Amino acid sequence: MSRIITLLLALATPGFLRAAETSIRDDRPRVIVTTDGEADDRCSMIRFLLTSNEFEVEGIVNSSSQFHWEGGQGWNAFHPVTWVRDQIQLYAQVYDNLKLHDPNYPTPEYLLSRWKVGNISGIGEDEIRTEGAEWIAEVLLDESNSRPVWVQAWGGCNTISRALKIIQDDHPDRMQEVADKLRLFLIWEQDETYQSSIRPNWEHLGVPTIIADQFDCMAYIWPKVLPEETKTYFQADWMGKHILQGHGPLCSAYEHKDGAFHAEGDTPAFLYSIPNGLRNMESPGWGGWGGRYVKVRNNVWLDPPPATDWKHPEGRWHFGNSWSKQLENVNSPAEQQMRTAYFKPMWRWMPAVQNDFAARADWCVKDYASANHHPVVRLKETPLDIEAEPGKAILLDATPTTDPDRDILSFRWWHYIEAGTYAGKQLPESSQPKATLAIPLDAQPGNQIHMVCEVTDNGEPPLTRYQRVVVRIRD
Ligand SMILES: [Ca+2]
Ligand SMILES: [Ca+2]
Repeated sequence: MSRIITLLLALATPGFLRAAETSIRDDRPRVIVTTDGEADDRCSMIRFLLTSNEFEVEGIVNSSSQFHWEGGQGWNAFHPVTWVRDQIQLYAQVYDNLKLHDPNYPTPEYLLSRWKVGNISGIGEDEIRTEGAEWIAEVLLDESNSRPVWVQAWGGCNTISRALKIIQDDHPDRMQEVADKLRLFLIWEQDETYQSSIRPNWEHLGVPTIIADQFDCMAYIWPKVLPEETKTYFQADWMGKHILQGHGPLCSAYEHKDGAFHAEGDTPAFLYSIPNGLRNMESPGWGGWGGRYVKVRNNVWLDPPPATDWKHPEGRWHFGNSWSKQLENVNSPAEQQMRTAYFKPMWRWMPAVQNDFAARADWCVKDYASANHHPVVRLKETPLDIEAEPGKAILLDATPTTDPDRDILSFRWWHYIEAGTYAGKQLPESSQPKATLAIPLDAQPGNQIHMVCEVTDNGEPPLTRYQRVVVRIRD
C-alpha cells in the first residue's frame, strides 16, 4: 500500500521524469533500527534518514542501553524519545528534493507510522510488552512477507529480546520460521539480554548474528584510531563544506564537534545493509561497508582478532572487554600498527562512505542535474559466482557499466584477499573495465577467490559502487 502511495506522490512531482530512471524497487533490504538516542545515534539517524531510499524501513524503535535509560542521571540521562519524530519532521522539509534524486525515499508520514517506543525504562528491561517490542514481533510474524529483516541494535538488545519473547510465548511453533527471517546486527551487547535471553532461546536456531566492535573507529575515538589519509573526511573543513553548511535543515541539525565529525558508532549497523554491490549480506565473512567478521559459534560472527593469540570472549562482547577499548590508547608503534590493521575492515571503505553521505546531503538542496548519483555497475558474460580450475583464465567484464550523470568512470578490479580462502599471494589488479583473472596454480579445491569491481565516477563528490564476483576452485 505505502509503496503505491510513494509512487503516486512521485508521479505528481516535476522531478519524476529524471528520478524515474531509477524505478521503484521492492527488493530492498528490510530493516528495523533500535536506538538508545545517544548523541551519536542522533548523528547516525540523520545519515540513516538520508539513506532510507536504500531500505524498506520496517521500524525505528526507541530502546534503552547500559549507557542511557529513562531515569538515568548525568551522562546516563535518556534523551526524550521525541527526537526521532523531530528528525523525521526535518526530513519532511527536504523530502520533496530528495525525491528528485530517487523515488524510493519513503514519505515522512510512512516513517512516522514506523516509529515506535520500545523498552526504555531501565538497563536491559525486557519484561514489559511495549509498543516497540510488539511491533518488531508483528513484522517478524507477518506471513505475507518472507524476506529477511535486518534488526539493528544501536543500543541495548532489550526491546529485541522482548519481541522475541513475545514470539516464543505466543507462537512457540513459529520460532524456526522467524529465526529463518531474522538477521541481527548488534553494536556491542549494550545490556545483558543477548546472553540472558536471546542466546539461550534463539542462537541454536541459526539466526545470522553480527556483534560488532570494529564500529568503534566511527565513534568518538576516530581521531585516535583512523589512519591519517581517511581523517580528512571527518575533519571540520570537509564536514562543514559537504554536510553542515548549505545542505538544508536536516543536515544543519547534525550534532558536530567544533565543526568536525563527532561520532556515529551505530552507523555501521546500516552501512552493512546498503545494497552497494559488495554482496556482504550473503555472509558476514565477506566484508563490506559495515565491516568484516568471523564465525565464532552457531551463526554468530564477531570481529577478526588483531593477532592470532587474541581469543574471543565466551560470553558478552561489550564495552568492558572490547578489543577496540584495549587498543584505544596503545603507544608503541607495533601496537598502533596492530590497531590500524584491526579497524581496516571498516576504514578501508571510509572515503567512499563519506562521499556517499556528501552526495545525499547535496540531494537535500540541489536539482538532479546539479548533483551526483552513483554509477550502476553491470557485468557482461561474467557470472557473480564462478567455478574454475587452477590455471584457467577468467574474463571479468564490466564494460556495460553506466553512470546516470554520464560521468567519466574509473575501474578497479581487485582481489579482496581477506574475504576469500585462497592462501596464496594477493593477485594483481586491473584498472580496465575488462580484465582477465588467471587462477593461480596453487589454489586448492574449495578455495574462494573474491574479486571486486570498484567503479568511481568523476562527479562531485565522487561516488563509488561495486560488483563482487566469487570464484570457487573446482577439483
Ligand atoms: Ca547508541
Ligand atoms: Ca555520477
